[in-house]
Amino acid sequence: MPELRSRWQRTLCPYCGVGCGLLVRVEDGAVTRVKGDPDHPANFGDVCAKAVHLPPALRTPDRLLHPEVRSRCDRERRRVPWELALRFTAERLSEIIAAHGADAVAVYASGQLTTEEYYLASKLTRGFIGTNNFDTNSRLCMASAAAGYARSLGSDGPPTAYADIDEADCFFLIGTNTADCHPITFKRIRKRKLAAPDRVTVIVADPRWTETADLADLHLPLRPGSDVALLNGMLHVLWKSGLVDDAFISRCTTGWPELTRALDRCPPERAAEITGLSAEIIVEAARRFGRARAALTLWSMGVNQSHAGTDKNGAILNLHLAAGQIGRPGAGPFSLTGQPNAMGGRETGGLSHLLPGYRRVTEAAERADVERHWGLTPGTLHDRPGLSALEIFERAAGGEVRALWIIATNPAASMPELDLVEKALRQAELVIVQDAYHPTETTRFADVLLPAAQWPEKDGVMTNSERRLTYLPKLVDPPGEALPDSVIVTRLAAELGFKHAFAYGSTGEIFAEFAALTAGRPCDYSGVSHARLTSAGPLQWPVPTADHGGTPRLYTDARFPTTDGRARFIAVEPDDPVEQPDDTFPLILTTGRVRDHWHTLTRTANAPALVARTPEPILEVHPSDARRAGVSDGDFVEITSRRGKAVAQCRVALTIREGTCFLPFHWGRRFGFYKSANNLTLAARDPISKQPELKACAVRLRRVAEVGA
Ligand SMILES: Nc1nc2c(c(=O)[nH]1)N[C@H]1C(S)=C(S)[C@@H](COP(=O)(O)OP(=O)(O)OC[C@H]3O[C@@H](n4cnc5c(=O)[nH]c(N)nc54)[C@H](O)[C@@H]3O)O[C@H]1N2
Ligand SMILES: Nc1nc2c(c(=O)[nH]1)N[C@H]1C(S)=C(S)[C@@H](COP(=O)(O)OP(=O)(O)OC[C@H]3O[C@@H](n4cnc5c(=O)[nH]c(N)nc54)[C@H](O)[C@@H]3O)O[C@H]1N2
Ligand code: SF4
Ligand SMILES: [Mo]
Repeated sequence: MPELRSRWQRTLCPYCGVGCGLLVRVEDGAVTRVKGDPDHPANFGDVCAKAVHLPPALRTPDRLLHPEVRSRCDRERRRVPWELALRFTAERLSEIIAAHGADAVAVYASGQLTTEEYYLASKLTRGFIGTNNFDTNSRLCMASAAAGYARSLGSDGPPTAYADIDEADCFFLIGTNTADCHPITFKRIRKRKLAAPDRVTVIVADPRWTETADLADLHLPLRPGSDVALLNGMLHVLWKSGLVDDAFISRCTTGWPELTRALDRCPPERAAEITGLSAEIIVEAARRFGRARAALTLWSMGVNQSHAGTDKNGAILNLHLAAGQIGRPGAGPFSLTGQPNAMGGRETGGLSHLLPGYRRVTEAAERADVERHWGLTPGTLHDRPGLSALEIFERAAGGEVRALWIIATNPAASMPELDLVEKALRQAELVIVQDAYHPTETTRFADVLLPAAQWPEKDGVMTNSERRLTYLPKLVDPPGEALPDSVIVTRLAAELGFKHAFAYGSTGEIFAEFAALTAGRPCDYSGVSHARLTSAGPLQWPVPTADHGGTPRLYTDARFPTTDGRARFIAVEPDDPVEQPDDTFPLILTTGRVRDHWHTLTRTANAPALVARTPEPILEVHPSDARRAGVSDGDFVEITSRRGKAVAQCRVALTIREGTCFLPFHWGRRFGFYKSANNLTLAARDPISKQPELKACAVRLRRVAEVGA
């Protein structure tokens, strides 16, 4: 009789960037139950519904079990052994590189890979294939936060910790629906608020009244995209009421005089005009922030997903620097990362302008460090940033990028302007898709399908929002012939002729190679190893030595990693979203998430309890807008933008600002062509972070009726 294995084991949640520790019960080689790990410092045993309902989402009939290849795009894909799939892929890649150069190849990866996988894919692409065209879905997610931190503070990396939640007496939640999207972080904020309701203030800035806003003392339903005006208006009030920290400004920053000139143009009355809020509520929000002993600002996609996302981040950082609200317990800017390892991605160089260890491709000395570490001839690494996510697909649609390798992301559902993305996937000469599931919107276009092991069928490390590294052990075997992404990358590297540089005995060795490359960098975790994380538990970087206990908070000495050690104020100006409402498209559509689903639904659509609670996308519309469009609560409506259409049932409610409507983006075209919010969104992007404006496009609504109804 086979031994019945049944035990609880520790790991990390594979969903959001809160990074909760989980206890997982494995029975007969399958995950049967999931609960919170009481010993993990991110959640102390708490857990949300998505994690609880992981078991049915893992071993499903739509798991991709075998490699498949088609040699011509007019043929069906057929199942082939791994060896053949990898040889075919390597030969096609080599042909394309020989004929068109390495920049004809682009790799598009994901914040859901482990740090080891990210590092390997980046190393192979940049160091050995020879192109910086290595980007990830973090471009749609955290790119503006990363760019904002680097510009203002000198380096990426959120300076705060979850422990700060217990110390803060002002929470400013801007562009984040924390209650639905980072539920365990939200629970901690709520606990803090409820423990001292009069001393702790919560301000929420969101055009919608969300579960998050329900906790707020002040809800600021600002016009979509007007955040810089709100933040500048608030800082104007702090400045004029003597609530700024003059000593901190003069000792630790530069650029204050230039910033005050921008602030002069944005008194609260002007901010009120732009945001559609009252001047009084802006003043009140500013005073509450300014008088706080310790203020914590939390933000995510309502700020980052904008053509001015870097400036919005700059405006948040300005506020904290001016008020001296940084580097102290309970005080600081705290960007909430979306994906479980979006942070690890930034650390390993998961954006096309970066190299491992927060290095930049444009800096000769930083390239040289990496070349040495990888045993490359000096000058091998390219000094120009590669293509960013949207550019990869635009150039593929235009024929310049000929080979696309897509790992752990589903761009044919999650990118703006899906028609362009689909064109790119049809146009490319070679599309390699490495996913755990099939079909997805993207796997449909693959010439090569590579079956990936997923959580918890492989091991590795991930970094959560508070810079905390947790080791995820392998708990079950992958189904069919699926392999860990790190194994797929090393095997493909070997087929391409780079076996010597990718000869690892374990993921622990890969981690060690990367960790050594962080030594002396802001994200130094050269003191961390798999063995240490396994025996001592999760750690917050920097961890520069093996006996260093980790760092809860950055910049406690008020020294910043800039050339002069000072943080930089950035004089940012308000700027409207790229598309403004007009007679033809009178409403602004904003898109985002719901509590019960994860992204493009490859997993959560397999969890019956989650589907039962949220079976379909629902459009949220304000009663006045509904009346003007002739639609009533429960009607099906056609939503049209300059790029396409979607259809959804609508909920008419006062929970959304007049002039704005909201549609979740989880449902891609495989659930019905017209269910996808990304039929509507636009590819306008931030000039610095290259992050697309997924939170604002102009639309009109029309009621649709059944024939004969
Ligand atoms: N349940 C669930 N949780 C998730 C995820 C998921 O798919 N499902 N995904 C994870 C990932 S990768 C991410 S990035 C995070 C995202 O987490 P969030 O950023 O919290 O989620 P979103 O719903 O995208 O957007 C947040 C809020 O921004 C508001 N907003 C829209 N436009 C503006 C604006 O112009 N200004 C302001 N101030 N607010 C605006 C929206 O109304 C929305 O409530 O969630 C993570 N957690
Ligand atoms: N309109 C609109 N669009 C958006 C957003 C928005 O707010 N509005 N948000 C954007 C943001 S912030 C994000 S982060 C993106 C997310 O967008 P995506 O990254 O496209 O979403 P996921 O569904 O998480 O895709 C992950 C894919 O990896 C697969 N997978 C899971 N585990 C593994 C693994 O271990 N290995 C491999 N190889 N594959 C695996 C899954 O099956 C799935 O196909 O969406 C963006 N798109
Ligand atoms: S809050 Fe995020 S990390 Fe924590 S259990 Fe829920 S999905 Fe997982
Ligand atoms: Mo994200």
